[in-house]
Amino acid sequence: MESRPRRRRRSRPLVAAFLRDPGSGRVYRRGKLIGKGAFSRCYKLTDMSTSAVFALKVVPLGGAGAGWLRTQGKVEREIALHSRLQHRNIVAFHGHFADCDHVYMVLEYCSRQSLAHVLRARQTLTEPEVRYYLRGLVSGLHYLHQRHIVHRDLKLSNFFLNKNMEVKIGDLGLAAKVGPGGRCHGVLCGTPNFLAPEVVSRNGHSCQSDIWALGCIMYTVLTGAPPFMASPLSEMYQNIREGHYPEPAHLSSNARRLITRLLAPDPAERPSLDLLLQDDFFTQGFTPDRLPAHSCHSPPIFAVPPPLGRIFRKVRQLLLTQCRPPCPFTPKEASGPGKDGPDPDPMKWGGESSLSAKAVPCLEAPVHLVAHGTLQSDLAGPEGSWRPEVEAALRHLQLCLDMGLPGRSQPNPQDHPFS
Ligand code: 9ZP
Repeated sequence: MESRPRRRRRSRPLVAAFLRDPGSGRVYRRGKLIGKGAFSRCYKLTDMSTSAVFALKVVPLGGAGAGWLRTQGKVEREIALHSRLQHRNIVAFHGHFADCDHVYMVLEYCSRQSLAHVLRARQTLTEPEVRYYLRGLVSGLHYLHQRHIVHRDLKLSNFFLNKNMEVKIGDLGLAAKVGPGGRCHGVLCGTPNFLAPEVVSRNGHSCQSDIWALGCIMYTVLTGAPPFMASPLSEMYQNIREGHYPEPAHLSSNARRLITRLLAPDPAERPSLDLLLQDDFFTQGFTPDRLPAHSCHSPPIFAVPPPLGRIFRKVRQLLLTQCRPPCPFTPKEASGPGKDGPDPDPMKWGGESSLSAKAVPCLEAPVHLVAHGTLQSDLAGPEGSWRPEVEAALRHLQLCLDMGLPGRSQPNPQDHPFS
């Protein structure tokens, strides 16, 4: 008698190696598994005719019980919402189709994974990087909020990075439209990460609850740990409601002030997205226009273009000869040339020779005061157009000197836009 091959029971049907979208006629090749969720599997996907690469999210259909029905409803809602969005800081939705086993979502592929991966490798990020990422996230979130969509699950693992290190908000599975009152009271399935006090107190989720999450994210990337993580959960919820979190004392005063504003227990007191980018943390610090790919695993060094770099070295030398804060000094630290090598410029504001041991103070304080300047990285233009930037930086320096060095303005070791 012929024995039938024994079929192993699978909880999930297999995903085919080649997939055809019946709507568009496109044929895709399924690549490697890039992740698994509670209800989905994600793969790399290649369009056979164009070789374009995508991320594929596969949700199994069917199965027994009400759980599957609920999942199906959620997937439909996610598709309806996400497929209408188009913004450079939101993961692009390229299409969807289904067969009798699965629903497939074709999404933008982000080859540098997520900010969670970056933070795992880096432990903490520098303030210029945080400004860079937040600027993209605020822009994407502004787009969502304008359309009365709250994300409700902003977290580092939902911020994806493409090959150019552009940040994209993804996973809109928990996103919802807010009603005329600006709140939504829908049941939150899953485990949203950064619950705002009003959500903990069951007063509904609003756009301001997403802004709370941005505060948690900013705190986490700058300190390496989330602001609220006490166990038991009831204690954590109490801390959230009261806005009690460990003071991030080592951050710059501007970073601490912005975190305090974002983590205001009263949602109405949190800044709107429009006002957020006008905060001193953004306007008084350097924001790179792009990040190098190596910043996924090591801190980037931001170099100022040569003419400005020269001026800054001169200013540094000037400061070094004028102030004498009481801190230990090693001549080797203070006298090294910048990244561009020895300065040939004859403009003598105080040369290396003036760095005699008796006159040399601590290097770090003045250098970091300079780093608090308003210079931006986007200085590539005709030489003449740099003048206002230089003048602004020098005015800022004068202000620092007038205030008395060091100490009035807190130097921040992270905020160091030049080598
Ligand atoms: N994962 C290791 C476990 C193998 C990865 O190596 C990996 C690599 C990725 O790109 C190289 C990647 C994710 C994981 N990229 C990526 N993931 C996305 C994504 C875009 N790009 N998304 C677009 N919209 N939503 C996201 C989402 C679902 C497709 N993801 C990931 C979330 C968890 C797994 C995939």
